[in-house]
Amino acid sequence: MRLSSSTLARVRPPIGLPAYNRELARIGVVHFGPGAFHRAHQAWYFDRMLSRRPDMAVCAVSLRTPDVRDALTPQDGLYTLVEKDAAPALQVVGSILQVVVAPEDPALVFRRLLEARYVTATVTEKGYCLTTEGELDLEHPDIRRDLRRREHPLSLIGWIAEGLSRRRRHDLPAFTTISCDNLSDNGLKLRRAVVRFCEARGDRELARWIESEAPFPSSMVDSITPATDAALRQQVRAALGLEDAWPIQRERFVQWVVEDQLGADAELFREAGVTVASAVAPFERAKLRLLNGAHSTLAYAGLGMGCETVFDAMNHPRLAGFVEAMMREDIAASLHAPELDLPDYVTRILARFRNPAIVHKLSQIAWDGSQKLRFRLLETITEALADGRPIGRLVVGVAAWMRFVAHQARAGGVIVDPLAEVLTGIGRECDGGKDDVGRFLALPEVFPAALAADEAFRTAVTQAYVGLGSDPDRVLAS
Ligand code: CS2
Repeated sequence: MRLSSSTLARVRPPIGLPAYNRELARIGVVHFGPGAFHRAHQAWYFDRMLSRRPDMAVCAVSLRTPDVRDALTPQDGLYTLVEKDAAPALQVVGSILQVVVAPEDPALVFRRLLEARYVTATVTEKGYCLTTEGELDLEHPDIRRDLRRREHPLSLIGWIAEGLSRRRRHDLPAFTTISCDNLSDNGLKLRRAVVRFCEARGDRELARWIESEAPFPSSMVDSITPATDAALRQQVRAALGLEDAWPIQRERFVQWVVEDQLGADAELFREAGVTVASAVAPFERAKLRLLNGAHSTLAYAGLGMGCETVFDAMNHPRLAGFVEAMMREDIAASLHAPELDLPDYVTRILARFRNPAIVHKLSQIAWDGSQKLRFRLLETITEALADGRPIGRLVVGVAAWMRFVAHQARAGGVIVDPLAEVLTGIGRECDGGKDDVGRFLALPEVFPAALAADEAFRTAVTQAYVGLGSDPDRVLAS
């Protein structure tokens, strides 16, 4: 028997249940990209909001694949969220009322976009189609295609632009768009990309309307969400006595900081546990650079040393100390966050990495390195260079990424990355020596031109790259 509205009554405390009448809930949010992170994070916050107001339910839109729709529709959108901690907590989340696969029913998505007050997105870094300078990439194949065919967009940018265009035509106020991806200044970048898109399709009036009427608050999201595995499915089946096609797991810690462009709804968000802040950048930089920067460094260096999970990497005799020093000294020096106690923030992140209840695969974090490095390490390195601070430790994650790519390419392993083909080509030519580094630095999709040309950067990455091959312990002792 499967989890659904008709079997929900069989689920008993202590498993949490929607604390509201789902039959009265109405869609107020269109979410693009209903992957595990959305279901672990924003959908959970909206679930909390629904117990105060019935109009915050979610229509989840997959831009491409049907798998989430296929798993959740027979369950009436219900799924189980497990908080992994010393004592795990299970909860059935009910905020997703509908899942739509966009290419199958674009008219329905547009209808929802006319009704919704919020549009949220977790489409990962690559879903924004940006250049390394953070501007919309007009040469991106999806953007070129969306500029020609308005009725059937492929990209998040195309959907938002056309959705806002229809709102304007119907004399409706703009919806509020909240980016929930790990990009610095995500709201600003998304807004600029949408405006640029409208200009490129010759719609200047719409571009001006969006600039003056459409809120794009920046937001910082945080919760460690390992991919669903067999152990989780088994745990949920045993606890519920029902089949759930796609349960989700995350750590107990969860944080969402949203820029205060929420008008009268700010209180509703606050009551659900969201931090509504006048400036999100300090939170966002701190989280991206400290947590995600450390994660990527642990992933690439750890995989090179035979570790499988973040927990393993944190038990490596040299790696954990290295990453802690990098966070406390090099990354913290790049942050200006008076609202945060940085030493304490670092201590808490390290404790989260050491959570024995979380099995977080380094290979999952290693995905999409070409897109992630910029926000996690390269921006920190660029600022350190400009301010004359050391970069020796900061470049280790970058060099380890190059070694990871070279290793995967030569061993015929998987590289999950939008640049996979190019990276495999480069990786196959690598021999582990210092000449490899230039091949990677020549990738304009990854390294901004000025950084790639910086001699101090090139030298430091090369040293780390060669050192990781010959004597990794020495690199980590530095
Ligand atoms: C991780 C993030 O997979 C990754 O790249 O660094 O998903 C990380 O777990 C989250 O950002 C934590 O909030």
